[in-house]
Amino acid sequence: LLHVPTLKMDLTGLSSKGRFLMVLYIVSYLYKPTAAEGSCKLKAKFNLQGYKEVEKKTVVIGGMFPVHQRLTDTDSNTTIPPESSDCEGFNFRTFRWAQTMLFALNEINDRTDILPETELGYVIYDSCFTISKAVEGTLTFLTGQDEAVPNYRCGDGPPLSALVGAGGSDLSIATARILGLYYFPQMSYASSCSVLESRFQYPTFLRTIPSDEHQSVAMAKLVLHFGWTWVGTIAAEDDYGKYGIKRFKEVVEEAGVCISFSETLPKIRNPEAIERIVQTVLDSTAKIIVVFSSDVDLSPLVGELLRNNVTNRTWIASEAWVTSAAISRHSDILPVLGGTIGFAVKRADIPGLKEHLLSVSPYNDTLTEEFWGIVFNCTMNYKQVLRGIRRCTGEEMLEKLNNTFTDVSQLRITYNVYKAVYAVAHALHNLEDCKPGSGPFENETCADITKFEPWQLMYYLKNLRYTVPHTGEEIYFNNGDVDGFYELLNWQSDSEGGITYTNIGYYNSTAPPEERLIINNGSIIWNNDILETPRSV
Ligand code: TCR
Repeated sequence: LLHVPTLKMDLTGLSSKGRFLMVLYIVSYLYKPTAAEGSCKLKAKFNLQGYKEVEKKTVVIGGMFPVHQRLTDTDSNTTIPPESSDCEGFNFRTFRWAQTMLFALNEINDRTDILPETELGYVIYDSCFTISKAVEGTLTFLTGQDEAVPNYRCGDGPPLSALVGAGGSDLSIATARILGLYYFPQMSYASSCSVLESRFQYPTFLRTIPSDEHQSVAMAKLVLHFGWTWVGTIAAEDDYGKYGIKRFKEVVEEAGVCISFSETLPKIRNPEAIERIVQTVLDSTAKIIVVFSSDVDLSPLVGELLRNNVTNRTWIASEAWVTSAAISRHSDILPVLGGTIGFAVKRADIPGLKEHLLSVSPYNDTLTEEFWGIVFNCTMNYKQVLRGIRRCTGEEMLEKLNNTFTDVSQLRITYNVYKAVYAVAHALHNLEDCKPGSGPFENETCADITKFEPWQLMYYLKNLRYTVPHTGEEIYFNNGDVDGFYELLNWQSDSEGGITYTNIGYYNSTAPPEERLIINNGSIIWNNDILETPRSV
C-alpha cells in the first residue's frame, strides 16, 4: 500500500468492520511477494534493470557496485534449501557511484551525437563487498536470467555490452576470470590491484583507475623524500592491501628503509585483532605508518585508535581512504589523523550530477527505497509500519541532509565510474558507426549493433580514444590501463574543527623519473599542527 502514495480512498461511509476488510483486501492485493520469497532459488538481490521501450535498438550495459558492506550472517543449517544471503550495511559513497552510472546513461541517451539510433539500458547488481555476490551477479548477468546458471546468453533480450564494475580488486579478479572465458569486456572504476595488469590472466579487463603499481612506488618515493628510515605498515586482508603494501615494501627496503611492523586488518569483525594492532602501534617507536586499505576495512581500527587517543603519528593513506568521509568525518579525529598524507585519483566536477542525486525518489527501486528509510529513519514497508516503525511520507527533503551521498566535493571514483560508462558508450558508438566494406573484421566487415559478439566490442574498447564531457580529459587504454596520475593530499583542520583535504603536490608516472613526484613542502601541516617534518623515530 505504501508504494502507492497517491492511492486515497474515502472509507467513511463503511462500518468499522467493512473498513477493516477493505484495508485488508487492498493490502493483500498490493502486496506481492518479493523475488526472495518467491520460487527462484538464487536470485541476485538488488538487481535493478531498466530500459525504455522506444523505437530504437537497445543495448544493455551491466553495472556492479558494492552498495552494501557485507553479507548478513546466516546459520549454516542444511535442513532447508540454501538461499542467496542478504546484505547489510548500506554505503552512501558507493550508492553515489551506482547512481552516477544511471546519470551517465541518461546523459548519453539524451545526446544525439553518441549512439543516435540506439538506447542504452542497464542491469545493476550489488556485490556487497563480497566475492560470492560478485560471481553470482556476473553469472546472472551473462545468462540474462534470474538464476545464476552458467549458460551464457540463453535469454533473448537485447544484447549485453560490457560489465562496469565490480568494485574492489578481489571482486574484479573473480568476475574477470569468468568474463574472460567468454571474451566479455569488463570496465572497472575502482579495482586498482597490480595483478589485474595481466592480460594473459584477465584478457578482457580494462579500467579507468590507474594500477597500484604507480601508487605503491609513489608512496615509497614519498617516504624517501622525507628521509624516513623506520616505518610501520598496515594492510587490508585482500588483494588491494596485500599487493599494494608488498610493492611499497620492495621499493623502500631496496633503498635501505626498515619496516618496524607489518599488520593485517581483518575482513570480518574481530575486535581482538584490532586491539592487538593498536597495541603494536603504541609499542613501536615508528612514527610513520603506511595504511593500504579501503575505508570500510579501516573503520574499526580508527575507532579503536580514537578510543586509545593514539596521537603523534603520521599516517600515510592509500587512495581508498584518503578522501573518505566515513573516516575523516569522525568527531575528534583531528588529534589522531590530522596531518595524514596520501595520494588520490583525479577529481572532477560533473555538472548536473548533484541535481540527479537530489532527485532520487524512494519509489524508484528497492535500493532507493532502502536508502530513504535509512537517511530519514522511517520505512516504506507496511509490515514494519505495523511493527511500530515510523512511516516515510516520500515527501522528505534530501536537500536538507548533509549526507555523503549528495556530497559532490570529492568526485574521484565517482568520476571514474562516469568515465567508464562513457568509454563503453563510445566503443558501442564506433561499433555502430562502422562503414560496411571498411570494417575492422575479416573481409573488412562490420559488427551489427543488434547482435554483436563480445570480442567485437572488445576490439573497439582496445582502440578507443575519447574526450570526457565537461572536463575535456582525453582517455585511451594502454593494454587496458590508464596513466598513473595522483594528487597528493594533506589532512588539515578546517575552521569548524573538521578536516579539509589540502592539495600539496602530485605524482605523474609519465614524467621523467626525477620529476614524477612534486611536493610543495611549505604547505604541509603535520599531526598536532606542527610545521616541521616529523622524524621517523
Ligand atoms: N582500489 C581498491 C578498492 C577501492 C575503494 C576505493 C573502495 C579503491 N578506492 C574507495 C571503497 C572506496 C581503490 C581495490 O580493491 O582495488
